[in-house]
Amino acid sequence: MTADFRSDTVTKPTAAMRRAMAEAEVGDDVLDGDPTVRALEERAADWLGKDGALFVPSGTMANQVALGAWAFPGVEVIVEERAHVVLYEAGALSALHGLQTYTLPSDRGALDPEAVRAAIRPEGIHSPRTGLICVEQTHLESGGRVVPLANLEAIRGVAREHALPVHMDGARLANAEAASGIPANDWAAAADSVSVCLSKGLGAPVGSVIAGDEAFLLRAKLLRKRLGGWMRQAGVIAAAGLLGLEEGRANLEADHRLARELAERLHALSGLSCPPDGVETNIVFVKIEDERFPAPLLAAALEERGLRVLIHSHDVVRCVTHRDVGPSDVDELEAALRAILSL
Ligand code: TLP
Repeated sequence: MTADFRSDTVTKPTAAMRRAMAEAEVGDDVLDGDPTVRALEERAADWLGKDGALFVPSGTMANQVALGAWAFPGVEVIVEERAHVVLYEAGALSALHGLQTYTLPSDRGALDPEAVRAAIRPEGIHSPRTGLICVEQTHLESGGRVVPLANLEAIRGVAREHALPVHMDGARLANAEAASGIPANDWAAAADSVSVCLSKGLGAPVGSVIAGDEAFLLRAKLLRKRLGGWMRQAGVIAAAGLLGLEEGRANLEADHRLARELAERLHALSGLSCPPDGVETNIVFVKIEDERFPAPLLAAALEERGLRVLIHSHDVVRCVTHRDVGPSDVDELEAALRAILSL
């Protein structure tokens, strides 16, 4: 048995999801629209309080379709310096759309609205044109921190003053909803387009949705086609996504409690640091202060004991809680770390 703490992307479809997938009503989504995909898109749009939504294969494609739908080559995107679209999308922003980034530091994912305002380029023929502001909720690199609503609203206010759209990478927006008690549509109202992953904590095997207004969705559809993300009888996977939205959200609070417990127990071990106060959702970055164990060595020692963590940097590993790990896996993780660190 392996307990996999690397990511919430590792969750396997539940028995109910597999049943729903087997029984899904399907059609050609390109020719006539697949009824199950339509149902998922309508449900997602309703949850997010937007005109409509579009089903796409991945969170990366969701972000890239949205960014490309808002901007055009030569345009600048204001974005946090450690955002997923900057660090982990293989340079798609420039490679696919010819976009340039104006990256800003943040307070654990929260951009300073005044810094955003100052980053908007003056009109003229010398500067690039600012075309878009991109925010991320929850903020992955800050350990799944919930960026405060007031902050996102202030950024949207600045964007509005300059007639700029805001895209929210809400890959884990459902975690923000569960942690804060603030409904997803209130979070989504702070942006013009929102992408949400169904294949992370919500537990579906594949897929993301992008929500926005009708004009945006028309452009997004064209880009999805251009990127090859248009799928035919996709109802078989949308059925699992629909269950993820309907039922998967109920698991997230337990994931968050477990992440906090994991952080408390690992932070108490000498040689490791992961202050539990900073854990708001399901992601824990564990700093290794014991120099005998660089992250690759620690991860390998854990792997030998059937426990998987993600190597984040030379002295940080990442642990993510999700539906497929439980309290006994955290017990094992703590025990294994005690043994490895000889505590
Ligand atoms: N993140 C993955 C890795 O790429 C790091 C993970 O395991 O956390 N936005 C955010 C904030 C994400 O965390 C991710 C996935 C995505 C977008 C992209 O989703 P996928 O992997 O479906 O393309």
